[in-house]
Amino acid sequence: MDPSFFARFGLYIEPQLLDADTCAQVRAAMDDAQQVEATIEDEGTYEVDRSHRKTRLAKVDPETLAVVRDRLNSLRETLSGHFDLELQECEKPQFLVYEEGDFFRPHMDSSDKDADEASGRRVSAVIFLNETSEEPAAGVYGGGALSFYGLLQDDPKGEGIGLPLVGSPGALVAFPSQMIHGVSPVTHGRRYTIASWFPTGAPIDNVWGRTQHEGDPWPS
Ligand SMILES: O=C(O)CCC(=O)C(=O)O
Repeated sequence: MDPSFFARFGLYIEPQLLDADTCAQVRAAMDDAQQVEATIEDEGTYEVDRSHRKTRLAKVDPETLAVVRDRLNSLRETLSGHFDLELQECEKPQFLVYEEGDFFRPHMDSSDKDADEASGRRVSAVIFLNETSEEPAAGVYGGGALSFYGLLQDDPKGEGIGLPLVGSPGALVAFPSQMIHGVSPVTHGRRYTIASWFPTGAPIDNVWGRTQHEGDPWPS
């Protein structure tokens, strides 16, 4: 679905946070970097769990990291205004490489418990770095849709209906960290994204009205 559709649900879309050259440079840096399997957090411990998340994290060079971090932090005030929160600087961005078959099952980036703590993630941000296409071709990927759950009135807990956002290279989407989202399996090519999170010191109400991810909206 078009990003403007998601803006109507309060998500923030920046259509071109990174230009085409920067996207290409970041992808090259990710290809050159050491890559490790991404982990998930379970009650304070981090572990590889390929039934929930299968992707790799590229440890890019410090210059690439700084460029991306600066671009993300250039949006901090805008995002603070949009989400009505005093956001602090973003967490160290994660550079994510999804090969064919890789995915990230629906999850939240922050629980209510985190939201009560000063260090909790409040706003999540994802930057897309390459094109999606149904047909395999150089530099594109298929599948790998970033879907959001619980946006529709008849699905308030996000138990089933995921709406896929099609992000063009360089675009950023930002959303409350308690919103359930996931990445469907990549069907061809290699998908590149960057994820980061903005924390804040002030507690907020749980805008999404849920305490944890009950149910599993992942299609079988
Ligand atoms: O790669 C993406 O599009 C999303 C990554 C994600 O959901 C996360 O890191 O929490």
